[in-house]
Amino acid sequence: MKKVLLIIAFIFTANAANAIDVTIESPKIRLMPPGVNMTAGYFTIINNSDKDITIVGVSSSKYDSMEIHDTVKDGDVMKMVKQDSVTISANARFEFKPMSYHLMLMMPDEDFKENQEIDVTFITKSGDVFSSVFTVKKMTVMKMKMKMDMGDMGHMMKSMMRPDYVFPAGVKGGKNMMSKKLMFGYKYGTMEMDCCKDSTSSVSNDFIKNLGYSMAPTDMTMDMHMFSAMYAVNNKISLMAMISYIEKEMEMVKLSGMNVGNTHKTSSRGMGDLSIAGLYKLSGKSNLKASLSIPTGEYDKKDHNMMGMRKVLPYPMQLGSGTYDLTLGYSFQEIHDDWSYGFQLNATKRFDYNSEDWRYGDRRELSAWVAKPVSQTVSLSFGLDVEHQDNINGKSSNRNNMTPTWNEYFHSHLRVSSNIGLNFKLPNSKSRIGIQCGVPIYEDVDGPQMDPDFKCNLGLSYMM
Ligand SMILES: [Cu+2]
Repeated sequence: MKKVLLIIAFIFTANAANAIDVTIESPKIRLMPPGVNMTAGYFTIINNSDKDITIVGVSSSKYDSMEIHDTVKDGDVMKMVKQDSVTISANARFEFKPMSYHLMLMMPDEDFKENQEIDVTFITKSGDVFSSVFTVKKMTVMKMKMKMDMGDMGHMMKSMMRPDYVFPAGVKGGKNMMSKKLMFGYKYGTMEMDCCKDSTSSVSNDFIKNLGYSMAPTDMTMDMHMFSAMYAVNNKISLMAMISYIEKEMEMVKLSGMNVGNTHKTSSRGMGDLSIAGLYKLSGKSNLKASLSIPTGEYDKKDHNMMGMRKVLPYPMQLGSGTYDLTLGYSFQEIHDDWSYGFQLNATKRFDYNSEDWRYGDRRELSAWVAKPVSQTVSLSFGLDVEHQDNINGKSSNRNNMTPTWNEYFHSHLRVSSNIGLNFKLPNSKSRIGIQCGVPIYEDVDGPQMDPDFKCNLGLSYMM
């Protein structure tokens, strides 16, 4: 034990002996107007040691990304070029200054004010670390007659301005935002369904009648208006709340008994479940989402049946689940120079039965897409959705045996849809618009079960 302690002590003293001997003079960061996500840092470094020092990395708790840049002349264009390292010779001075070597600071936590102090940490090739406190200063505008090429440094900033930076409208999504930002969103989703499928093929009303049902659904439409607000607590964590208003309509046809062939329409409308969610940013490309669905929507909605009596509507016509449900999600997006792609995984788990003694089945979803900007304001996307939905658990005390929509075992499905979408981002505007529509291309269902003809989503967002 004593030996181990001695070794540890030796390592620490050895490190201390190697401590970097540098002096940093007038470290400052250029003050930028609010909302500008990029600035430069300047300073003079003096190497007081007899050895060269090579800086290989630089970071700050206040910026998401920092790089070392040099400015080089290429024809009549000045270019900023990212440097993997910079070497300060033994006993030498080295200046980081405008139009030369500088620190590039991107994605600040907040809009900094003049004289605010910012920690900056340097790491050397030999693994040593040293820090300095930079001060935000108003500096004269650089006199530049020559055009500036931002090189790959501007890549991240440029991608944020792109129309395909946000997910397609049908992706449940949510991306982390810059700290303290507030965003309001509205999404309209519509889906048209008809009857019916069993396994992978369509089935007729006779098939349903032969199973002993006296009624079959013919058409169903579902419209959802979703209102959301998202607030970024910091660069890593954003909180979100979403509430929806839902309208559903179903048409039924009488298959046997009296009034065969008569049709009848039922509808339900009202608030859906409230969802609150937290987003955690794993990297610039990916995040995790956890959301809790709170049962604010009614799950015992009634309407008149064919005999004119008000009865509880079958499972697909209800507005809420009646249960507290947990959804975990993972999103990934990679933005290349002239295209981007991404995917999102979601899994919803329901833990309890509602007071009517049933619950919707668990659900797993995958959305994947590729997108390409066709101009500065418009991007086009193609996507695939995979949904895997389980059957209903338990039985409602209001169920009957007249229609397959009341059968708990006719709800599970595996459905693959293909989508096409457009995103719009007006230059210098804080709002975005997206539209995405899809049709099923493969279905394997427990049925007879209604199946969608198409679905469309329209999304609007406004960043404060
Ligand atoms: Cu730069």
